[in-house]
Amino acid sequence: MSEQGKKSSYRGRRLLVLGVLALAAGGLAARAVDLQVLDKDFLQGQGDARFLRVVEEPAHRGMITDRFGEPLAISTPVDSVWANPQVLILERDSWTRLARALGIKRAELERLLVARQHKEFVYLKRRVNPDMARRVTALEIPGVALAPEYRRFYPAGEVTAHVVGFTDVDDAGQEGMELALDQRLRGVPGAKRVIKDRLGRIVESVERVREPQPGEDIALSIDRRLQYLAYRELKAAVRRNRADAGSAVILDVHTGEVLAMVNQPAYNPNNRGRLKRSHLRNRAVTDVFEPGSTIKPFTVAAALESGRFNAHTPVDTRPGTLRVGRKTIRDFRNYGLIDVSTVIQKSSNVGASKLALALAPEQLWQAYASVGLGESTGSGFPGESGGLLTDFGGWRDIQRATVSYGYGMSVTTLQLARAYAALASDGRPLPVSFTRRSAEQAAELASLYQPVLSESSLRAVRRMMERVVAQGGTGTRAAVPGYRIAGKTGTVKKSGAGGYVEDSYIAVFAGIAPASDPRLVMVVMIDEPRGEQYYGGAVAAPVFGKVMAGALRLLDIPPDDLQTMPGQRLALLHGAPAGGAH
Ligand code: 59J
Repeated sequence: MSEQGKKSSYRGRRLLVLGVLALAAGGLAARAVDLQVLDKDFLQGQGDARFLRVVEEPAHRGMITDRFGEPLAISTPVDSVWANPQVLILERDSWTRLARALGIKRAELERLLVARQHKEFVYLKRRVNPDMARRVTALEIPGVALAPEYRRFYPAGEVTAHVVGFTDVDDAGQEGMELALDQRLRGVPGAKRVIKDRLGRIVESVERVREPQPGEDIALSIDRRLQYLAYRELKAAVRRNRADAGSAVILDVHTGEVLAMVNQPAYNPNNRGRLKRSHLRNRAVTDVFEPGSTIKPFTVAAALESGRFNAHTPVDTRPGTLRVGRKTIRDFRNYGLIDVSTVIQKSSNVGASKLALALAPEQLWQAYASVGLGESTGSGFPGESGGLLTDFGGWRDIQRATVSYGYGMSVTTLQLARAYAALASDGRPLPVSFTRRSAEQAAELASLYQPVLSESSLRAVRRMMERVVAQGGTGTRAAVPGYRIAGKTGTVKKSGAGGYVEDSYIAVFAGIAPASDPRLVMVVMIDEPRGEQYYGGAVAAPVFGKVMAGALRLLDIPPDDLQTMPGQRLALLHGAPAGGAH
């Protein structure tokens, strides 16, 4: 090819390239005009409609069950309705329809939106039922969407309310074990990247940023069957005696586990509309009272431990009063010359005082403190009170005397139950547990305690306490056919600002079953019975009797008193099933 020919072909190629480029540029420009001007609305809509967001995925809160896995608190998935106020505020036309679907007033909806109009999120209604969720979605209102959440449900309702407690609207524990175990129950929320549409609805889940970690399921120590029995009988007794309030606690003697704990008045945790604060209180752990005569077994145990008394040592309670300094201690009536065992059976204040005055203040104090009086039970229950046991340094004669029959000290129902559990075993007050505890764990804890009261003293006191429930005792109505019961009644005048109040009492019964080989302890406390009867023996002991009868049967605890099993004696002796044909 010539030099000339080369040149012209080069020019031609350049023109060609330029032409192609110009065409391409023109095409791009045209496309740009097309996109920027002609299709603008369409594309902008698309861009706004789909956006990537990271949303929190709630974690499933662990289940609370009773000791056998029966559910007491469960979380079920539900929807909450929320809105993007910036979007919904512009959809004024749809507010009436939306408010109606949500079952709220339009004015209230408006208030919610206006208050948060510059925000991108507001809950319109939490935890709606599936029906409402469907109706709201069907309205297809821009800026309104559903968010998955969990709702807490309490299958046993009022029966376990005070023990289980409840969570708030954000699923955080507020009371009871829901609060105490919150960290373990709550889990860790997850996160996921999602695409949401113009209405705020999730159209596509892109990826899990973080898997939600469900909370732990936790078994309480409670036995739902015993819990129900205690609930039913306490409620009936509080009503029957027109009392202000009441508490009952059942402990496992060997492990320190709470098998049942109930209070009146109670509440339904599934429907906490307008509740009085006082109904929420788990009185058995938060409220203290003077234990009165229910403390006498520990006074007697201290006396036995001194080596100077036994069950048959005479105690002169004549004439039914005892002067200590300027005060007079009184018995219900003059019991005369009795023995130590009868001091318990008849509940003599004078007798208990005489024993206490024969001991050094420290000896007496040691006996009470060694069973956990004056200290927290170690249950970890929120708001627990440790009661009051003052230092023996300040115990002059009158303090020593009054403390011996349960005044000038205070206890919670749970604390008294723990002290009785120590009395029922080897004198070691295991810390109380609301969650399951194995025999091995219990043994390990027991090894941390040095008992003050010997097993022989405790056994002797339990023997005396059997006479309380036998004929001639103050607590016969606590008896359970077929079983030996050791217990103690108490009728306590309530103290007010100006001293002890007439006609204002607390009725108590604390007992142990079966007495031959203790397994259960139960304390029943009834606050201000206003019926004809107000004695511990008349008001609290029957609750013990009924509940314990059921509990012993439910737990398959063998009867230890065939004498009082009418009609079953022969059947048992012959190994036939109880209640079988004769
Ligand atoms: C009692 C008290 C108040 C405080 C007395 C109860 C004292 C006392 C000052 C009179 C009712 C009553 C420190 S009685 O629990 O002794 O349970 O079946 O409240 O004594 O000195 O009208 N219990 N109760 N005492 N105070 N201070 C008996 C006894 C007890 C019974 C009956 C009848 C009191 C046998 C109580 C019961 O064992």
